Amino acid sequence: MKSYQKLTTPQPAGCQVEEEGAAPMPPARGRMAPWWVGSGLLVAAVLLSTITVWVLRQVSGGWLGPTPPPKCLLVPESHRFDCYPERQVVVTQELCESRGCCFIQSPLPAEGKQGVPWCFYPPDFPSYTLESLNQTALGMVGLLVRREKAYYPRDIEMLRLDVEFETDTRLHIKITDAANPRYEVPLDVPRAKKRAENPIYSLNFSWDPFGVLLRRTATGTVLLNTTVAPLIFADQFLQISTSLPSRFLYGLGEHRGSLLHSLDWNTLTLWARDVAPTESFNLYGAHPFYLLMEEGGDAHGVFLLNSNAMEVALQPAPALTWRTIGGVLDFYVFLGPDPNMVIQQYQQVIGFPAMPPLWALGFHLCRWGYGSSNGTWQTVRAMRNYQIPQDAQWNDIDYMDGYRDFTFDSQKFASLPSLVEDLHKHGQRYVMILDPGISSTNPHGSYWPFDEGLRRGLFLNTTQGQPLIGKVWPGYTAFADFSNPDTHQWWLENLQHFHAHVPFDGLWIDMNEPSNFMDGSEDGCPPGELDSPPYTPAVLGDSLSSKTVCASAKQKASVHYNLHNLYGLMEAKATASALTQIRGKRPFIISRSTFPSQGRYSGHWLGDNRSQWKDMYYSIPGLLSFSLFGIPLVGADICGFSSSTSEELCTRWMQLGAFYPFARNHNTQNEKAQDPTVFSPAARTAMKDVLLTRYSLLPFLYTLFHHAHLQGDTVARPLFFEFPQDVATLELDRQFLWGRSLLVTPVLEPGVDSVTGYVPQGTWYDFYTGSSVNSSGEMLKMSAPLEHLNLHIREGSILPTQKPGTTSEETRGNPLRLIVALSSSATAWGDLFWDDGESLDTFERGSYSYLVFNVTQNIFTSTVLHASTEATSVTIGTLSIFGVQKQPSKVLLNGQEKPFSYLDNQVLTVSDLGISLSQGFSVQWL
Ligand SMILES: *[C@@H]1O[C@H](CO)[C@@H](O)[C@H](O)[C@H]1NC(C)=O
Ligand SMILES: *[C@@H]1O[C@H](CO)[C@@H](O)[C@H](O)[C@H]1NC(C)=O
Ligand SMILES: *[C@@H]1O[C@H](CO)[C@@H](O)[C@H](O)[C@H]1NC(C)=O
Ligand SMILES: *[C@@H]1O[C@H](CO)[C@@H](O)[C@H](O)[C@H]1NC(C)=O
Ligand SMILES: *[C@@H]1O[C@H](CO)[C@@H](O)[C@H](O)[C@H]1NC(C)=O
Ligand SMILES: *[C@@H]1O[C@H](CO)[C@@H](O)[C@H](O)[C@H]1NC(C)=O
Ligand SMILES: CC(=O)N[C@H]1CO[C@H](CO)[C@@H](O)[C@@H]1O
Repeated sequence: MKSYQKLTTPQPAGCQVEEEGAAPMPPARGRMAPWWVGSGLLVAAVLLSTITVWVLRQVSGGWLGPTPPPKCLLVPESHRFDCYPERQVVVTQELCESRGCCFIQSPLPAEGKQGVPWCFYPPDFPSYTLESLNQTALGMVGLLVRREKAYYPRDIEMLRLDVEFETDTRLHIKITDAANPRYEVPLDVPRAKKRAENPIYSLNFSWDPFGVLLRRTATGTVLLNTTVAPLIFADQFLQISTSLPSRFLYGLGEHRGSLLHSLDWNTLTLWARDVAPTESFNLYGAHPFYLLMEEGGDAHGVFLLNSNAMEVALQPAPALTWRTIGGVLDFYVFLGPDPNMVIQQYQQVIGFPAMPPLWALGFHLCRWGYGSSNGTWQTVRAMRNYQIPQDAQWNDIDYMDGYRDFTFDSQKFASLPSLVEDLHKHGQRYVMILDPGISSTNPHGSYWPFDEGLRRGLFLNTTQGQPLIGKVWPGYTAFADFSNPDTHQWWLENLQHFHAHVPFDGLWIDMNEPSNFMDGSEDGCPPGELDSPPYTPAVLGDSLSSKTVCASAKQKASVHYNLHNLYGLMEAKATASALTQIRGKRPFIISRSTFPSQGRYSGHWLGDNRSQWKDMYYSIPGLLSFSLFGIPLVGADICGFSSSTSEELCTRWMQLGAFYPFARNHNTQNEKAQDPTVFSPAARTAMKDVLLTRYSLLPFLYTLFHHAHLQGDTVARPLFFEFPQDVATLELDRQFLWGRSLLVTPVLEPGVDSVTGYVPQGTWYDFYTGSSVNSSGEMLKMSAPLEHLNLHIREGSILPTQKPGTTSEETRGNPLRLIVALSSSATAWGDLFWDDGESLDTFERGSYSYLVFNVTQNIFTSTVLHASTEATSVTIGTLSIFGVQKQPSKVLLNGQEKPFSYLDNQVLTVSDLGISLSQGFSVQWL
């Protein structure tokens, strides 16, 4: 079994994983492992006795051994809240009762699953009492008192409760130490100025024991009831539970799995971690936010603003337990009432995503192991030769000299500056990878980034005040402390120096969990309560320092223990600021590690996947979850990163990937090339065609990003966001929408020529032909030969498209074609945001055009609501109207008769309009 910790040979950037075929991680310490699995004979004995107990229970239907107190027997299994979540110990009756909890053994769950906890809280377990509650300008302030200690060290006796009715749909509840300040996440969150006047929720408290009861006023649905289990607030163990109004719970990243979480005793851990995406592991980012669908289609969201290592335990009651090991309990609740609004309201708190440059939405190509700039260039030329769209060429760590940041290999990558120049000449861009580990073993004076970082004191320190040294790609490294503003200046200077040689356009920030090939540091970690806290959440490796730096490491803003989950966010912030200063244009950044508010600075890719069909499927719930997290610029490595892809898999994946908001084909080293040029003419053509389809939709996609930036709308959207009352949509994660109107139904299996997908009720039009499909809300079988991706347009929408070129720059000069999909009442609506594609703050400065299109009573109208000069150089060439029921006798453009075509499938087309985007116009058919 290959160990995760030790690495002898270089591994792909951002990916130290078991080799293919290697045995998987030992499950014993994995999160999904039964919590009683330890090691040695003791475990075997306990397992045996467990089985015996279970068998006896089945036979006798009764309890073996001393009868537990009646108050314990009263608690139904689904409502047992775990009093002994420690996985390192086998919980015994003695240990359990020493905490004052109930002990009842339950049947063993299936292998790899968790089961009903054996040790759980009795209904009268001591908790806090609400002693006083006073009105404040924005809400209330209360005092919570605990009279009996719980069982973790430094239990805090008096807590302060702050409630703010921030808006009619947003409630803020914070619980913290009443006497001493504690660490709080350094995130700028908006403060309400006055108390909400007509909240759509009502809040009540249970006084003894203390509990929060939150209801949606309109339906009476109980959204939160925290009296279901005791509140615990010790210095390094904070726990609060709540009942949930349904089992339809989403979010809580970063994890791999279906979009909808299972509540069948499922614990999700949040602690940034470099590991190949695997079900049940804590992955690269931390997003303590969930969205829940209530009965009847209402939705609400809950955000716990806390950056410490935590876990969220889900159980079938249905109920949820937050368990974090630091900070404060700082909750925001968003009442929607529909899921789109919940996500908007969440982003009003964490910040709206940045508007990406247009080229970020083009096709990106990368691999680890081009081996040289000439090799990279060759691929770019091959892509051009076949006229396959490509906006950006990337390099992984092989461009560097000794894997050191801000260097390039002067032999193999000698022509890198010329390659970048050539890309720019062709309207293309260059993006390269950067890691936060700075090589620390160079002769003094030979590596400015380290020497200068050391001189300025910009690295993470050990508890002894020396730079903490770990190991990453270049060997021994120090880690940049992005919580220090001075580090941002140094990062900028490094990037400026490099940019003077290689004028890159965007940056890929990897390994920023931060990843470390050693556990902690070259010297391990010191003893103490930061590296060995009283309770360690179910993190992979069972230690906070597993594959990262010591939790005790010192950073400017706090200890790493508190800041770990923020590392990628802080690096992205520094990088966005540097890119903006260097290029004076909108920055493009893709980050592996993320935290709430990351969307303001970067996008995300879903990590180092394998070239397997299953991974392709998982990319959909992955990207939809990031839509929920306010990071719309997201995608997975198209065709898969590690292991070998096949032509069929890669073709299907290019089709799906052409609809990732961020579309990049990326491959590991020592695997066959997987860019579109290397496949058979048939596969290559299918890939090229689907990329041309993506490029034709750039005006639509760009407009969706504008709405994300403006108000937090999602780009790639789960179906239930648009059809929240259709319960059949709640579990769908093999299809998705772009915005509200473009349904993508990819093939996710080998060897098929059709795909079955859900089509929500209404009329949908085939994107390519305009033929209509009427659905009553059902699964429909669609033809899907290898060269075809199913795309359907929802009735009532208007999509702006454009004649595609091979770059976004070329595309943006081409004439537009507006596709109108008429509703059953023959109306439609759509819009278009247009600007120069890359300047900073175009919306904020008013340098943009915004057009609204609509159709009523056989009249199409384009209304220019805001105009700027860019729009004058682009024309609208064609109007295609789907669903025109009978052949018109004539068509009038601004009142003048105009030739048209009408097809049997009810598609009316008016071509050669030649109207400038800056002019309003109308088309009428009679
Ligand atoms: C509420 O007001 C009372 C009376 O002024 C005061 O004694 C108490 O400390 C206040 N409670 C809180 C939590 O501020
Ligand atoms: C709960 O609180 C609301 C105000 O938020 C109040 O109108 C209602 O009477 C309270 N209900 C109970 C049972 O106390
Ligand atoms: C809240 O939970 C407590 C404890 O389970 C329960 O007794 C109470 O009825 C619940 N309240 C509501 C309004 O659901
Ligand atoms: C890269 O290509 C250039 C131009 O064809 C050539 O001069 C150079 O030797 C090549 N470099 C390498 C490392 O192959
Ligand atoms: C780390 O140590 C250096 C001296 O080696 C010092 O200048 C710097 O301020 C320290 N940083 C932190 C966050 O403690
Ligand atoms: C459509 O546009 C016309 C003309 O601008 C306007 O009067 C009408 O209200 C619009 N309808 C909708 C549904 O936006
Ligand atoms: C690199 C790698 O193999 N990553 C993961 C991709 O997904 C599968 C399951 O879908 C995991 O088992 C792999 O570890």
